[in-house]
Amino acid sequence: VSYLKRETSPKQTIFNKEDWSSAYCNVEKELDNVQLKLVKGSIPEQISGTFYRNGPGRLERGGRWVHHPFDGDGMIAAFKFDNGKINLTNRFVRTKEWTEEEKSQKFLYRGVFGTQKEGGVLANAFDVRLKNIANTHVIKLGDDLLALWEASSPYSLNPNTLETKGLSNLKGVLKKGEAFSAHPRFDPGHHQSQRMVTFGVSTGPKSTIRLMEFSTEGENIGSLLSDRKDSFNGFAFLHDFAITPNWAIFLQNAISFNPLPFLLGQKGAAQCLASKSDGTPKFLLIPRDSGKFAGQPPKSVNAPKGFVFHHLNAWEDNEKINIESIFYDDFPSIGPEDNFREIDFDLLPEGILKRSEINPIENTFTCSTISNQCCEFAMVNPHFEGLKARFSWMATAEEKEGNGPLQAIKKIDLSNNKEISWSAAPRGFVSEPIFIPSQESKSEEDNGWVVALVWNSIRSGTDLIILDSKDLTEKAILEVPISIPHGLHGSWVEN
Ligand code: 3ON
Ligand code: FE
Repeated sequence: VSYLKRETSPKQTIFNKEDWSSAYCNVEKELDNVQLKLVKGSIPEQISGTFYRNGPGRLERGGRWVHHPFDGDGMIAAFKFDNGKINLTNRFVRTKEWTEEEKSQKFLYRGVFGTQKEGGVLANAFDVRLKNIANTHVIKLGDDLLALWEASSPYSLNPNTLETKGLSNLKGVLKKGEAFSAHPRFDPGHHQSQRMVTFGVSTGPKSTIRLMEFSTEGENIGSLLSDRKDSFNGFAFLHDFAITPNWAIFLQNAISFNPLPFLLGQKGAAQCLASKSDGTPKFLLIPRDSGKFAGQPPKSVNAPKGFVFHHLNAWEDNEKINIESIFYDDFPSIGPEDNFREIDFDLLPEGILKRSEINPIENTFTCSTISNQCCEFAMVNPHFEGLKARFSWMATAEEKEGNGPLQAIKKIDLSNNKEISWSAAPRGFVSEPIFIPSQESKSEEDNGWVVALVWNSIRSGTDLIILDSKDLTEKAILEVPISIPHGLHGSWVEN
């Protein structure tokens, strides 16, 4: 018997749109160390650490909805695993804008994905401030928990209490308001020490990528180890990237940005992005300062057509570079007239996992599909980041083909493309799965657990599930004492 089975309407075997959209609610409470209720199984006692998770927590104010869930203010949930128990602390990030809007009970700022402030087009025209909602990812660097949003600087929070300390310039590294990606990558020790590799992009007719490496261990934890800037022609929308020991790999989508409707108050900035059907996407390969091509100029190689937000992983095979990415046929946008809670999945492109093999010497690539099943939020065992990992875990739609909401968690053996899945369908909806490495996971790659939040539409609430990462069997299902909308990214921090 499947978890979250539909009892009443046997015809609805996959999902029902109201069940899916019922997750779009406001997070009503902020809790301190409240224990989760176990409803099935038991929590493995070896798991010790915190699962941090970010995502939109405020989707409606004074009866008005955000235009797109990515415009919802960041709310951090921290699930602390300790000796077979899990306690939740959750907080909205006290951004300047959230604090003001909380007081006035209305939207005072425009959102990048199309949320307008009150007063119609005239009130929105020429207001080009970007509202930093700190909602995309959450990672720990030294004593700081960083809530990330890619078009501006991170907010720093206390990792224990989740109290917002304020905007961070990372010990003076970032200029005021400087863009800092929401997708850092963690180098597990390709060159002895562990590092966080990340970037910031400033865009325009010419774009610049700032590639940074921060120490994540020892005395100088959190300090900048290397820093380089590379400029290239054209507008760039770079949400994510991948690393190998020697390279930072970006996929520059063929996309254009026409800011006029944004300036005139008709669209949000991200609604002004459009795929260029005649453009050529490019891989940008930037040598890492810690690698053997340090100081050399970047390389640009043609890339497959399509639009990519997220990569799974990358690795080197002699001089060739392999990168696995989730491709969409087109930039999936929600137009000014669309209601995000009523979108027709059949009309939107689905994410397909593909592997590109790049030959930077001959300036060529080949590309193959790993699976045709709609997926998002894929990861490998963090010890294998940037190396040839054999296993990956990701969220997928329930059906094998076509677009649909994320309802299952899948493990792929990348050596033979064999897959196994755990499903919450028809009434459950999964979010990003996070791999928790066990003590044995350095030598046995798939040894550990997978955690994820599941929207349980039967009780209109959120569940936390723990699976065995090897065979995806259920270890535990717990009820989370708050309802959390479909979210974005999270991370695991070991004790
Ligand atoms: O010049 C500017 C460059 C830039 C970085 C233009 C701009 C203002 C649009 C911009 C800002 C970009 C931002 C703020 C992007 C934020 C992205 C975000 C919050 C999330 C992206 C998520 C992507 C995916 C694929 C999520 C999928 C989720 C599901 C399938 C489940 O719900
Ligand atoms: Fe992302």
